Amino acid sequence: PVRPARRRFDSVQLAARAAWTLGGNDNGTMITAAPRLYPHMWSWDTAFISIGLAHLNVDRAVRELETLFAAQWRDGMLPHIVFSEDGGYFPGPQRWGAAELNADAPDSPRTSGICQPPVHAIALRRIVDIGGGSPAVDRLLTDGWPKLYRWHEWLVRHRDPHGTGLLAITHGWESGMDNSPRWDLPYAAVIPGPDLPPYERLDRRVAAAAERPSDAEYDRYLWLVEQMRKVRYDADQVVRTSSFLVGDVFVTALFALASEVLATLGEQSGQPSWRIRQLRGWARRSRVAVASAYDPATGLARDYDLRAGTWLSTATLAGFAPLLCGGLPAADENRMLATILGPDWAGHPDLFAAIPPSVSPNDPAFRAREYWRGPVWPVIAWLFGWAFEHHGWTAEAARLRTECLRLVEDGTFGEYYHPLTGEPLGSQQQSWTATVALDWLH
Ligand code: 9YW
Repeated sequence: PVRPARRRFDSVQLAARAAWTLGGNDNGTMITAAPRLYPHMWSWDTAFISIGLAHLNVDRAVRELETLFAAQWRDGMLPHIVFSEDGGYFPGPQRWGAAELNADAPDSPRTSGICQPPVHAIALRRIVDIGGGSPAVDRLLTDGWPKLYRWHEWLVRHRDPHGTGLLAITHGWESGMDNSPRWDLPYAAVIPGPDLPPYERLDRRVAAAAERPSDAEYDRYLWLVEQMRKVRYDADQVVRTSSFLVGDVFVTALFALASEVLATLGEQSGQPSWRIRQLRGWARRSRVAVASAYDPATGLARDYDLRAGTWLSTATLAGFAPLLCGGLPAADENRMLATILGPDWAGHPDLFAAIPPSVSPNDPAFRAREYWRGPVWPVIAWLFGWAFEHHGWTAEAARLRTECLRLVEDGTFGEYYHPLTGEPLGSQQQSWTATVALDWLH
C-alpha cells in the first residue's frame, strides 16, 4: 500500500494540538470520546483521558473521573457509556432503557447497561504520580478509591461465574474490542430473533463503512442488548441468559494488574487493610487464570467461550495479556515478549511504526483498515508500554513510546491507524489518542 504524505509536528506543537483536541471535545459536562462519532463518555476512554488531563490541569483530571464515578450503579458497576445530552449515537439511552428497567442504574446521568475493561486504577496511579500532593488528588484517593474498590468487587461477584478468576464478558462491547476476530465464534452462536426492534446506525454517517463493524455484526450487538433488557439488566440473570458469555483473558489481565495497583494505592493512602488483602487475593487469582489460559502450542493466551465450553485460540493482540499482569513462568514470558517484538507483530518489516497491531499482518484474517481486525490502536500500545515499564522492561517501553510518537506525530489523533501506511482511520480528534500522546510527550 502507498503511504500517504503526512505532516509532522514537533513535540511542543504536538502537545498543544493534543491539549486543543481535549479542550475541543469538552462539552462542559464531560470530555467526550470523539467529537462526532462518540459524543458521550466511555468508561475506559475516560480513564485514559484523565491521564492526559493530569498533565494539563490535575483538578480537571480528577473531575473527569468523578463525573464517571457519579454514574456508578448502586451495585458497584461502572457503566460503559455515560450519556451526554447529545443525541448523536446509537444505541442511545432510550434504546438501552437501563434506568427504566433497573433500580440500581442512576436516573441521571443516563447510562448504558454493560461495562468496559477495568483500567481506572491504572489511571488513578498515573494521576497520583503526576499530580500527587494536590488537594484534588487527595480527594480522589479518599473518595474515589472506595468506589474503585466497589467496582472491582462487582466484577468478582458477578463476572467470575466459575470462581476461577477468569472474568466473563456478556457482550463484545465489554471487551472494548468490539469486532475483534476473537469474538467471531461466540458471535456466530448469537442468532438475532425476529423481535429485534428496527434501528438506524448513526456511526457510518461519520466514519467510512469499511472501517466499521458490518450490519450483521451490529444486529448481533443489538440482539444481546435486547436479551439483557428482557432480564432488566439483572447482573446474574444476564450471565445466565445472554447468548454471549466469554472469559476474556485481556480484561482479566487488566483486572489483575489494576487490582494490584489499587491495593498499593490503598496502602499508601490508609485504606482498610482487609480490603487491600482482598484486592491482592483477587489479583493473584486472576493472574493464575491468565497464566492457565496460556497455550504452549501458539505461545499466546486464549479466551474461553463459556457457552460452548471451548477455548478460543484466534491469534490477536489480546493473546499477549500475560505480559500485562505477569504470572507466567519466566521461559514462557520471555518467549512471549520475543514474539510481540518479533516479525509477526511489532517487528513486522512492513509496518509504518514498530507497534503491535490488533491482528498480525501475517494472519490470513488481517484486515488493515477494519477496526479491531488489524489496525493499530495507540491506546492499547500505551497499556503495554505502561505494563512494560511497571515490569522493569524499560528499554522495551521506551522503544514503544518512540514508535508510538512517530505514529501520532501527524497530529490528527486518529481513533486507530493503518498499520502499514500510518493513515489515521475511524474518527479523528479521538480523545484517548490525544491523551496518550500527551503522556508519551512528558
Ligand atoms: C462503538 C469509544 C469506544 C471505545 C471502544 C471502541 C469503540 C464504540 O469506541 O466502541 O460504538 O463502536 O471499540 O473500545 O471505548 O472510543
